[in-house]
Amino acid sequence: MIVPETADKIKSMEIRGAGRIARAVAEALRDHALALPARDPGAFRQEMERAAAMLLATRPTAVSLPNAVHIVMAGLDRATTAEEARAGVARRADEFIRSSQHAVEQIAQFGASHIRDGDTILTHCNSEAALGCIIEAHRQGKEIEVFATEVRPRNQGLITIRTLNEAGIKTHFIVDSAVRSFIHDIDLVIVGADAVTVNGAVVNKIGTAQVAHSAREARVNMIVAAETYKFAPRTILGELVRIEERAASEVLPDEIARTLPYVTVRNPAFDVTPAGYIDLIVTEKGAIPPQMAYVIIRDYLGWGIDEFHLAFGPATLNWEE
Ligand code: RUB
Repeated sequence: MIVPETADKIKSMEIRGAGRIARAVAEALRDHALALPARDPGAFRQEMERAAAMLLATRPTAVSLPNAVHIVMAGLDRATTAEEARAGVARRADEFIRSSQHAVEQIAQFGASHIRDGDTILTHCNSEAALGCIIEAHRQGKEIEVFATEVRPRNQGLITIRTLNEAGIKTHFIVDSAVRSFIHDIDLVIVGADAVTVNGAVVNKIGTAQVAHSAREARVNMIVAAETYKFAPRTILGELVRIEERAASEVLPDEIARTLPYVTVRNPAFDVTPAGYIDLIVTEKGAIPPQMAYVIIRDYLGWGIDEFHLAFGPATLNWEE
């Protein structure tokens, strides 16, 4: 049951944020593997692939999801018994969850060092990696203030301001469209990422690109806090990260929409900020310029161009496949 339940919670956004989604998926695959009755390794693998496919179909943009599935399922085809396969899934899932939590802590340390005493920081959406940097800077005794956006239509900004408030950090809550009005009060923008492409572009909550544009115009630095499993291997082969478009009712209630037959709501959940707008991406391996994204994909995720062609051939380019 755990896999359908987790899939439903990710779809409904009860579980949300790229890092949390990745850990929830690893946990669901582990628990599923442990609960599967012992069978031959082929049947075990098939059942695990079915479960993985259900989880992969939940939300299309956060690359942490397929990366987590790939890491947890690695080597399943080499197991000679179902027992060995089960133990392998459980071990890799636990390792992934541990290393993901450690990555967020490590990013907080690196990211905090980019925050100076007296800085006012702007953040958009609710990223545990980005908030980790801010909270760590505060913990180190730096006098900081934060501007947090509302994040229409799902209001993830409310989660952000509660977390900042609990940490005792002075916070200003603003509507998304007020970013440009306050940008001259900001010293640094810090956001998270759902995906980082091979050319260093960052896919994050809708509105991030507008924030980046305002920051660039005002010469305010922007840093992105992103674990290495947010980097998108398949962009090496030219695949684009799919931007999720969510239900119209999140933006306009159905009863109003029904009265406006000429109006169509568009509700993309994410947008793409080009590398040129980003000063640094802070990963658990250290801070890199966005242009170094390929190195992360090759050296830390283990996906070079050659490995891709060996594993899949150039024809299989979709996450769903
Ligand atoms: C969440 C979002 C976050 C990233 C990074 O979007 O855009 O900025 O996922 O978060 P949604 P984290 O609410 O639609 O999932 O650093 O926590 O992984």
